[in-house]
Amino acid sequence: MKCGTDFCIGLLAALANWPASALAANDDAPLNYFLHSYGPSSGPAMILGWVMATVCVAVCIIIGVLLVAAMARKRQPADFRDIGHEEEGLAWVYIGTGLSTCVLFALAIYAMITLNAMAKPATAPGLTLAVTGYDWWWKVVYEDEDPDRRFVTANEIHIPVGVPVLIKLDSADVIHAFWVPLLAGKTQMIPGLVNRQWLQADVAGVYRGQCTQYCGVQHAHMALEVIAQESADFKNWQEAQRQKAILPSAAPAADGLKEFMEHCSGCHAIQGTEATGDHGPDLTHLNSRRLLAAGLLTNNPRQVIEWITHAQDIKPGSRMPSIALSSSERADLSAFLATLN
Ligand code: HEC
Ligand SMILES: [Cu+2]
Repeated sequence: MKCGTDFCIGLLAALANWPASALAANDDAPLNYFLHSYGPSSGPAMILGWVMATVCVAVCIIIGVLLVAAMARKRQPADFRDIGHEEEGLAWVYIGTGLSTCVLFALAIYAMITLNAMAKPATAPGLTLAVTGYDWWWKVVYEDEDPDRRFVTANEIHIPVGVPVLIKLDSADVIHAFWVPLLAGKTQMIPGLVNRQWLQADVAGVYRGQCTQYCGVQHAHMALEVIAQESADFKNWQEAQRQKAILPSAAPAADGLKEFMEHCSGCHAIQGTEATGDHGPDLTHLNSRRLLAAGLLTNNPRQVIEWITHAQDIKPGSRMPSIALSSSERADLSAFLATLN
């Protein structure tokens, strides 16, 4: 029996994972692949989803067939003898209700077994992150017992392949929800409460995530990326993120740093400088990220300066003002921001 169910689950998983290799190679893994799974934290839920969808489709087909059969069937003379004994037809209602109850009960038990199977990873998490939702971006803290090894980033989460990662979820303002559909289910981020989720990617690649609790005007532009890397690549990335910024001493970048301290340091932090603002993303390793403004723009020097001067046109309502800069200020600031690798 156990063997039989394992086989069925394996078969379903294999069917659902069919385009896995094609997708893993794709840098823009789309969100609409949520009926697929790339790790053990989403696998059981995906199979449950397929089973439920199959049962629902089967029920619709059976009802449709019965309905058409009933309409097509002509009354026989014998039927008229039963007038006054209609309650005999109730037997079909009892059978239908009985069958549906059994099926729904079985699905409810299966759903509970699934929840239990996904509650914890099989081995202890190898990494702990604290992710905080802000209107409309994500702060990501890589925790470490040694405070000097702890670091902060935004909107882009790197994880090693094959390792369960514990994610503590909280919010700085309203309720958000963290969802990386290919890797795990949705978890709410509630101010003042730490919810926990774990995820694991079995295939290296880029997995898109999205806030999935309406949180205000730019909710749709609150995306993130999980980048699953082989262990050595992940370690290199992690070491690089732990480094403080190397401060420029010559113009124009040194002038750009002064402008940054003047206009930006109240909201943004750069490790190794006196900028410790925490209303916006930590910019220490700005250029290591693929995207800007929670997935809205591709990160390159032109877009960065465009964002700084026109944030309110690009992402109206965002918590970053559009900042008016003279052309020399722009050039200096750009030169400084280009040093943040
Ligand atoms: C009032 C606070 C505030 C000020 C002042 C501010 N920012 Fe921001 N900044 C933010 C917030 C909030 C975000 C996140 C916006 C979003 O994605 O919705 C942001 C995002 C950014 C980003 C994108 C980062 C990423 O990884 O997505 C850059 C780059 C940036 N700011 C640079 C600057 C620079 C340079 C200045 C000064 C000229 C500045 N900001 C001034 C609040 C501020
Ligand atoms: Cu949201």
